[in-house]
Amino acid sequence: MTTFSGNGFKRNSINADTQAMLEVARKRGIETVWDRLAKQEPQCGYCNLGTSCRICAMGPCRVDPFGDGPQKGVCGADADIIVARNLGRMIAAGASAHSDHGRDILETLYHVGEGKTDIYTVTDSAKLKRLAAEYGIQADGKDDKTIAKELAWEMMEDYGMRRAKLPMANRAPKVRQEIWDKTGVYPRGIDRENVEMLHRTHMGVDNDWVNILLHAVRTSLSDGWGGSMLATELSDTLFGTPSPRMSQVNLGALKPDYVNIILHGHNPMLSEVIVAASQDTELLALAKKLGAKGINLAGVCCTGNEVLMRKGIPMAGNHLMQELVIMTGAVEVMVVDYQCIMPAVTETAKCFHTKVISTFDKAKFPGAEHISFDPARALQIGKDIVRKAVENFANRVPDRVFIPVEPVPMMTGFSIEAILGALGGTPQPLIDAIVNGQIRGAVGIVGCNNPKIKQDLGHTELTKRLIENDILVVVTGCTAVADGKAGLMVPEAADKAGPGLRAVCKALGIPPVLHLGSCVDNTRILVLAAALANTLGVDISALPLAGAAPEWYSEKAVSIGTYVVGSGIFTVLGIAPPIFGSPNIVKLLTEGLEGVFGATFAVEPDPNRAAVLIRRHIEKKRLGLNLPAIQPDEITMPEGELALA
Ligand code: XCC
Ligand code: SF4
Repeated sequence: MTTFSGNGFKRNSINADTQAMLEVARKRGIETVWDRLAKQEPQCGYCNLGTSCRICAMGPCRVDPFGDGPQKGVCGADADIIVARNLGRMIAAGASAHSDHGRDILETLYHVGEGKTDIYTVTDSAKLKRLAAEYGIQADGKDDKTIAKELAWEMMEDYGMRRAKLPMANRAPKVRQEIWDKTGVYPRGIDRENVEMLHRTHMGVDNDWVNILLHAVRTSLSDGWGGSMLATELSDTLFGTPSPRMSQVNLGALKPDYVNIILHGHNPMLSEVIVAASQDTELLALAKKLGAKGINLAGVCCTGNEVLMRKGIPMAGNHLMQELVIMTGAVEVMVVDYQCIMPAVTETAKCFHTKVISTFDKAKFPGAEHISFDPARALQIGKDIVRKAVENFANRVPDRVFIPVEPVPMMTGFSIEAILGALGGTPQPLIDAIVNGQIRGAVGIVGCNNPKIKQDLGHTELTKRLIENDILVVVTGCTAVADGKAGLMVPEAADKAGPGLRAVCKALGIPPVLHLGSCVDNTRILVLAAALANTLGVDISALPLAGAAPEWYSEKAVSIGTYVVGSGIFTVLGIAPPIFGSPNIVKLLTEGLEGVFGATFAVEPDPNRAAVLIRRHIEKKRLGLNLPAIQPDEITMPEGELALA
């Protein structure tokens, strides 16, 4: 077996596993996401500014806000209109992705209610009953199946047009809901807001850029307090509400002598059954017969986060690892559902024995084998996929297997129920720690990897700066994987925190960075923020909280950032969104929204500077609540080299 040091690839990633696999890619002539980015450079300046438009056939058009070129598209749309329309459509696409994922889980709950599935059942009956009560369903004397069916039927209405308000948005503090009412952005129906966004941004409909952006907030709120929240709550109901447990992370999650199956995508329905199928005695016996020690599962992206949170399945990597994981030569099957799966994976797989199996009819991949997922036969389909993986072990080329690192331990499973449980049932101890200044505040760091930023540098540096300053960090999505790999998500990492946070973590036996789940599980952050605000009797915007997406790439992340700001939480983006062609929109999003929603966006690629912005914001909020605070201008910007330079 050859080994690869990866020394030439330190500019691409902070991680030894990524670096080593990039060397494998170069030596074997396999293209990666970084190569393709280089071939795209320089990327289109108009598109970067958000001022290109191709939504009708009089175009495509480009407006040139800072030069002598055209100031208007053929229809007369100026930079403000074009940027607003493009941003609105990004948010609708992201919100639709999350919400349609929620719809699939909701349909499964309905199948459970009808008894039309071979494996799924209600796992968290208490949560089912809490949700039923929230939706006005009388649960007394009914069995779980009946409640599941009635709840699912009722929740299907969240997607439609009969509701004036989404029921779960009622979890937000009353003052927040009044802001939504006053500004006309209270989300009504999930599909309705998304379709209306597409309608408004057709040529010649909504040409008032402020009006478009207000609806963009409404659309995002239908994701955060609707589709995503429903996805989280129902996944917990069906598959279990996560509780703290230990697992492992990085490419070392693959085991050389085992059949390795990679679970990639976002929807936990299939991955849950593959976990069950991988324990099937007949399939285990077959694996042993073919010379494997057993069957090993590992996650990539948010499907990985889902089964990590609930089952402790280790995580092989985040977004930028999806091609590299195949290059270990140790993956028999990569099973994909949907979202964030690069079409490139099937090309990479052709260089190895790895089979890519697609499973959702709405997400097919040329070069993949397609096995159509059906909740009625879920376990059987799961077994069929695991069998294919086991049989493919025979095709593995042992000499090409290269797993460059040992896995790192990480703690996972911090649902809000688990956090409150650890605190003794109420948020009061957390509030006390914030009030007395042991914990200055809390920050959600979320989102993706993007090859434009050295992989995981943005996530981990920001996280370190915040915990050093006694700010509790909660993470989801690819941030969780980044911080896990960096060793920040074990109880011992409390030693890397400031004295106040360290003491709290040590007392509770928890890490200073808590894993709340997948990207749809950002709604757990909303629920926690609402619980803190409601306990204190204030709006969410009064709390010392912030959000950050240091390495985002996806339209879903734009929807998340927008619903977080729309819920009253200041949010820092590490990658510039395509809005800078409209100074009016930049001013609105970074300043003007403060007066409307009590929160704004900031854009700061350097994580050390982003940490300063966040710390100043948190101390400002502490001052507002009359809590002991540092004067915000005493927190100074780091000088000299930026971390990213
Ligand atoms: Fe995808 Fe959710 Fe982004 Fe990671 S964080 S690249 S969206 S997997 Ni969601
Ligand atoms: Fe051009 Fe207007 Fe058509 Fe957009 S909508 S492509 S700006 S003509």
